[in-house]
Amino acid sequence: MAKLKILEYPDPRLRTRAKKVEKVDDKLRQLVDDMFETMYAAPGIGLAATQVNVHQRILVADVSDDQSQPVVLINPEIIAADDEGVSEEGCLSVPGIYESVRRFQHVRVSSLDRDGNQTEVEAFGLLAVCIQHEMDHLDGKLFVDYLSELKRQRIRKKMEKGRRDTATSRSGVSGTPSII
Ligand code: GNR
Ligand code: NI
Repeated sequence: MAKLKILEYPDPRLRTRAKKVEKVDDKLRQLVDDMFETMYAAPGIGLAATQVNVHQRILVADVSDDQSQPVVLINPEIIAADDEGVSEEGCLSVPGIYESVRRFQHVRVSSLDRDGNQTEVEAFGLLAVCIQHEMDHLDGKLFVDYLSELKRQRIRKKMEKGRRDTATSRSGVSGTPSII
């Protein structure tokens, strides 16, 4: 098992459109395990392969409190959706930002499971929202794309500043002098 590095907005690699998985094998199952470890450690309720710089159509999710409902969807496709509503969203690739997004509260998804078998999953509420959020990642789309240009620009500036500050405090170039 290994924890993977999560790409952060505005990293252009988050804009990559993931390719369909052709073969579900042990290597892919290892990636799925690493994605769960990464998601649980974050902690988050979902993770798309795109976020760990693997551009294949794979997502994991678990909306339970106790890691008891892991969901793996490979090559997911929404086959039915209804009950649109607004809910608060966050994203591990846009840390610290929470905004309202309009999503279906009920979806049916066709996909492959971790054994490569075709399955259908029905999801409501938070899991339904999470699956749509992850499927957007697989198409290179982020929840901030649903916000106004002004809001998105503010978020981008904040993220870029955050990254600069971490970089300088690590290298000790500026900021509070360290005694160590
Ligand atoms: O951890 C996450 N929480 C969340 C909350 C509301 C709607 C979507 C999400 S997904 C997010 C993890 C993540 O960034 N997945 O891509
Ligand atoms: Ni996300």
